[in-house]
Amino acid sequence: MRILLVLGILALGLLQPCFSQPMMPAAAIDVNQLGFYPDAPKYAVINRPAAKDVFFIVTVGPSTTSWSEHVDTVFFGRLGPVLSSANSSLSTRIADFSGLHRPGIYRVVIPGFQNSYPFVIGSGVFSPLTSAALKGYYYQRSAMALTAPYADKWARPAGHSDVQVLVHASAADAARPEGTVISATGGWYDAGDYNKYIVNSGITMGTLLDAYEDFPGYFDTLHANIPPPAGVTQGVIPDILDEALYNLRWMLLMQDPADGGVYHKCTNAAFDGMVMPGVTKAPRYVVQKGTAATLDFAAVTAQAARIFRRFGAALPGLADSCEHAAVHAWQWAQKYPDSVYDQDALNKRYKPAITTGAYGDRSFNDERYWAASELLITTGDASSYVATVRAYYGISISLPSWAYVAMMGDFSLLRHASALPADLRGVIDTVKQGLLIKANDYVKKLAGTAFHTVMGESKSDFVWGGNSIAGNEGMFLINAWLQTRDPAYLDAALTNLYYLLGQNATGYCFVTGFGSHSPMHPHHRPSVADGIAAPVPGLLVGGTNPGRQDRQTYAYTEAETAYLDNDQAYASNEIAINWNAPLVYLAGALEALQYTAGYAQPGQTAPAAQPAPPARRLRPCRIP
Ligand code: 9MR
Ligand code: 9MR
Repeated sequence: MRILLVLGILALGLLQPCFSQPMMPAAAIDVNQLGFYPDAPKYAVINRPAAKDVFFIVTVGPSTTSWSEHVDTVFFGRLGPVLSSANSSLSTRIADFSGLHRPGIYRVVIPGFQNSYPFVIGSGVFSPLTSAALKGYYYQRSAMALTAPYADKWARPAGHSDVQVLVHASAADAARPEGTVISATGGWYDAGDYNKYIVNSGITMGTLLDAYEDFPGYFDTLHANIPPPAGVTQGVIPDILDEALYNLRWMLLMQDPADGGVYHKCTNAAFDGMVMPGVTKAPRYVVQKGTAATLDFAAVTAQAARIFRRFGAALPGLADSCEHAAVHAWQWAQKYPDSVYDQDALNKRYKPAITTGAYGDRSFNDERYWAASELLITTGDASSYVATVRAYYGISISLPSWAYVAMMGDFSLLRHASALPADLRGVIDTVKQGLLIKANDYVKKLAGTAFHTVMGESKSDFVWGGNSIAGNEGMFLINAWLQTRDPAYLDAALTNLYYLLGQNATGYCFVTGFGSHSPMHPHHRPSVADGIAAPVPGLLVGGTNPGRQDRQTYAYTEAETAYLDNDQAYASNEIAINWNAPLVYLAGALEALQYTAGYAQPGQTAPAAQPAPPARRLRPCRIP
């Protein structure tokens, strides 16, 4: 008994530090694990206030069996001052090696720390990432088999075909009573679950279509090894549009042709288990039409109409169908301006209860503004849409998210400013000013941050899906660059890509299949159930989220450290289509702009050595 008591006291004593002090990630050099353009800013961050001031950059030998420790020191510098993080109890110092330009493969070495993961300096360093992030959507395709030439070892049979979907009681009307069977086939699964939600498809499609409209030259040539649309020869439609088309065709089926309204989602009543898609045969439903879904749909189909018009020979009629669908949806939303999708309320009235993702939203002025903007640009019909643009343009300067899409309207209005009615000049100027004020604020605050990224300038960046905030801040800054050509915006945008690739407090590269240390257990049903060790590649996980709504046990719980690579940890480790899209935009934009921006010159490629992945514990190398 006494022994137990003594042991108990001892144990408490041992545990105490854990209670009084938040647990911190191990000492580390956190660096973007993919690489840097030769003439771009380059940083690594140490997450402890190291005593010694110096850091070194060493070359990594291209050995095929291991990362050779035969090294040359090519650069050294002084660490920056100690910075205490506003987002955790970590203190950091920054190693700025922007002065190293020579293409190669390197590590950062700092006395007292394990060497950093290796990275590349060269042109085109984000090209494989961009095509893999786009390819991530192919892996989310629902109704078709993923076949070996495209899907590699992640080939699988078709999932939910959704050719016979039931109209749920919440969506029933005279023309389509409850139980009516319709087709809602195709489209992407939303995330780690197997449902298809119009609201989230809206922001996702808008972002991908923006990427294409902003950088058509680059995306015309970006290949992701995905099959062409049925009936179209490979190579006629750029891959990014081919992929978007797969989801667009599904979206078109989600509109009720009788009245133009759009069903909120196509879903199971409850989430499937962690099985491969198509294994379960539970009924699928379309649920209540809603204003958010219908307006997001209107915006996407309007934007798609003007983009696909260029490909009318290969896809006859598509652009017209999209434009017609967009106008019809707009008209429905005029008639039903406030139809909220309130899942809890619906579940009190209708059976079966629907418990999958809600994507509930209660304010629709931002959706109205986005839809009106896209419709105005595409149709030129000022009398129908200008009033709405004028009514709401002031509400808009805020990062895009699934619930808040006003900025999507701003991006498009700015892009097409020269083709808009002349009397909108004042509106456009105000929007542009708003964009630049916020972008300047991002740039200004960067200097004081502990990890030197725009991500985390505000603690509220760390929420469910926070990695999409990093991506969207990047997209926002790219748009500021498009308006001004001021390099400070691009440099700031770059820091958020670095964040996603490892320059962060977790030390993870957050994209599956990329970098030396990346998620192996995303909350993604195919990755869990396919029996293949490596997760489906090219997918961005949600990222650190102190909310921990999944109630898993997290080793670290502060804003910038609360991340768990566990397949139950859906609050930090799920993947989602609306998180990958800003990654495609940001990485693609930087690839498109690297030469214009003076970050690289053509041909400055790094040596193509692909050594075995390094062990997690690295031998410290000798400092020459
Ligand atoms: O898999 C679901 C994921 O897509 C959602 O983001 C998450 C929150 O709605 O829910 C996940 O499903 C879990 C469900 O909520 C509770 N039971 C376990 C399910 C799988 O982990
Ligand atoms: O991305 C969504 C996040 O903003 C919400 O906080 C969260 C809880 O409502 O839901 C997230 O969306 C999930 C959706 O409901 C179901 N599919 C998976 C999505 C990503 O986790």
